[in-house]
Amino acid sequence: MHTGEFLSQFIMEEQRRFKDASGDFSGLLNDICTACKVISNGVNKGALIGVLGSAETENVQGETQKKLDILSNEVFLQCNEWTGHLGAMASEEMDDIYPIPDQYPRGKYLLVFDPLDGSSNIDVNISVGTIFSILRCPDHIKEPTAKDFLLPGTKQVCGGYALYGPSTMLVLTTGNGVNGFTLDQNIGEFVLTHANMMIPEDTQEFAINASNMRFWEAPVNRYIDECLAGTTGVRDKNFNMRWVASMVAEVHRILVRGGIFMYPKDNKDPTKAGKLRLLYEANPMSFIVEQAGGISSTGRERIMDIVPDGLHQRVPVILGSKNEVDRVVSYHDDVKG
Ligand code: P6P
Repeated sequence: MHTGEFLSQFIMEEQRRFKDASGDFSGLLNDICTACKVISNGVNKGALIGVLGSAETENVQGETQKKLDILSNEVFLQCNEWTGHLGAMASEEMDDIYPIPDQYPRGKYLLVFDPLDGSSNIDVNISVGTIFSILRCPDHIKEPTAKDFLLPGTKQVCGGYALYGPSTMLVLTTGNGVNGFTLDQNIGEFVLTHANMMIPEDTQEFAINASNMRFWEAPVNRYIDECLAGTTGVRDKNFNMRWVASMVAEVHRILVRGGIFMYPKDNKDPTKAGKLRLLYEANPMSFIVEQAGGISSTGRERIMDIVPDGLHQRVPVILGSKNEVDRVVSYHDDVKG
């Protein structure tokens, strides 16, 4: 019985594109894939194995952690710390970087991740995900520090996510397009089901947390007002709205059928430049979106050009269908001082 191409075959064929590849990168991708399978199993079992609910602790973001936030973080560390592919790891759930323990060999990559994004949904059984980004450790650095992670998104060698939804999927790019794999639970393998994913340039679907409306800047209010006006306004077409409060689910929907996702700069908390984190949410998702023909901007600049100033830096995010994001960016340009 023939199945589609397994992720392991896809990774090996990607490796063959680089004649002097050592296999380190392929090994790292396979280890990430294993971690996502383990997290998928925990998410799918949920209440059956007592992993739902709050851990009664807070992360560096000041967010209450779910038990599965902590468990998923530990799974990523356990699946990757011993392999010899990494110099260090960083996570939404850890204040500082995680150096590879001395008993293990170190490698040439840095892995940064949000182990369970959208976890506020986990107790109400709505889709959540894992987001990861792979950077190359600067040459000759044997003891990476946090500053070695502060590379712009253009320096990523891989951006990917796992979506724990009705199906568990893994979607990734290494700069050669975007491919999606569905986990066949019976054989425990990810199978290529969505080759060369491309985002439609136009859309009639926007995703934004409208409860923040009174805090938005003028260009965002202008854009959303025009969407809401539909055929009675300048857009002359009606729009639909979605908000899952799980970035992975929103981005995946946009990859499959188009759309625009916005978590823009707002003045709800003037101390925060945005809600979403640059290194392990905005950058990997921007890499994927751009590779799929979309655009990812803060409204004022390309997200992947930003040189990070901290592991947990937040940025505004406006990403998705090219023509819609271009329009929102143009509205920001219109009000430039
Ligand atoms: P809000 C989840 O916490 C997250 O980081 C993204 O996955 C999601 O898009 C956003 O925050 C949801 O934010 O304010 O709607 O809860």
